[in-house]
Amino acid sequence: MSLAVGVIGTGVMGAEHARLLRCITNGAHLAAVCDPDAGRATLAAQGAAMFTDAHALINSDQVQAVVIASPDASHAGYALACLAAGKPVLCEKPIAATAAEGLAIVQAEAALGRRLVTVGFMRRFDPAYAEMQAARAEGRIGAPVLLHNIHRNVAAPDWFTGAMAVTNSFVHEIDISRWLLGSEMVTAQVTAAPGGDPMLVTMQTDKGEIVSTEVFMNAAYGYHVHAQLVGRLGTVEMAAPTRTLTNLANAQSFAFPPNWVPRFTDAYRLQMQAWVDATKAGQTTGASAWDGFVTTLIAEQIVAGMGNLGPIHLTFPPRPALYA
Ligand code: ISE
Repeated sequence: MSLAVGVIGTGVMGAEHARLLRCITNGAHLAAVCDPDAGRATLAAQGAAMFTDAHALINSDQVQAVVIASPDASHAGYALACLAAGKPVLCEKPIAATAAEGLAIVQAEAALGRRLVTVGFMRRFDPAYAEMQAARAEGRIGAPVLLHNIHRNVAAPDWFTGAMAVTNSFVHEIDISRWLLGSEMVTAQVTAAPGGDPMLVTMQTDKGEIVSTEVFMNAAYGYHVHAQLVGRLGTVEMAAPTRTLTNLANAQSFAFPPNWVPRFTDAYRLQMQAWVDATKAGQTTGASAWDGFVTTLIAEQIVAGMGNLGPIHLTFPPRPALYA
C-alpha cells in the first residue's frame, strides 16, 4: 500500500519534498499540500489535494503521514498536532523556534510512548557525511580529537537575523557533529567578526573532542559545506562536492552550487525514502525529537551567551527513556 503523505508549506523545501514524493520516492505518494499561497501550492500539488489550513491537512483522512516545511516558528505547533492525531511526521529543522516548545514535543511524544517524530537533519543521509561517520565508528582514523566544519552560504536573505545564523544554519553542525562523533556537546564559545558575520563557534564534547565551525552567511562565491574529522591515526574529510573537474586556461576548477538543495539533493532523496520505509514498517529513522530539542536547546544557550567572555556551559534536562 502506498503511504499517503501531506506536505505543509510549499516554499523551497516544501516544493522539493513534494517533488520527491510525486516523482522519486517508492512506496509513497503526495496526497495533499497546504500553503496560503495558492500559486505555489498548485505548482507543488500537481493534482494532489490542496489545503489552506494545516490542521485540516493533518487531521484529514486522506493523509497518513505529514511533512512539515512551513516557516520555522510554525513547526512546533504542527508537530504537536501530528502527535495528537497519532500521525508520523518528518519535520524540517529546527524542530521548534524555542527550546521550551521543543521540550513540549519531547514530553508529548514520551507521554504517547512511541516515536512518531523525525527531524529533517538531512545531512545524516549525505553519502559523504555517512562515510565519515562509518570511518569514525569503525575506528579507522583512531580516536577522534577534532572536527572542523565550514558552513558558507552565498548571501543571507533579508529576513535573516543575526541569531538565525545559529538557530537556522548552525543547528546543522550541532546535529551533524553530535551524530558524527557520537558525543554530546558540553561547552561552546563564539567569536564573531564585526557585524556578526562570519562567526566561529568552538564547542567541546563530553569526550574532550573539539568541534570548530565557521558559519559565514554572506560568503559570496557559492554554497560550501565542508567537514574534516581528525583522529589520532589519520583524518577523513569531504572531497569536492562535484562529479567533474574542468581543466581550462591553465587552471583546474569545479563549480559550487548556489544553495543547499543541489548540494544535498542525494541526502534529501535518501532521507525521504528512509523515512517512508521506516514509517511503513512502524519504525523511525534519522534525528529524533530529542535530537531536535537538544539542537535547539544548544542553539538557544549559544545565542543567550554570545556576549560572554568565557565558554558557555551547556546544560540539558534528563533524557526520557523513549530516546535511550
Ligand atoms: C537553510 O535553512 C538550510 O537548512 C541549509 O541547509 C543551510 O545550509 C542554510 O544555512 C540554512 O539557512
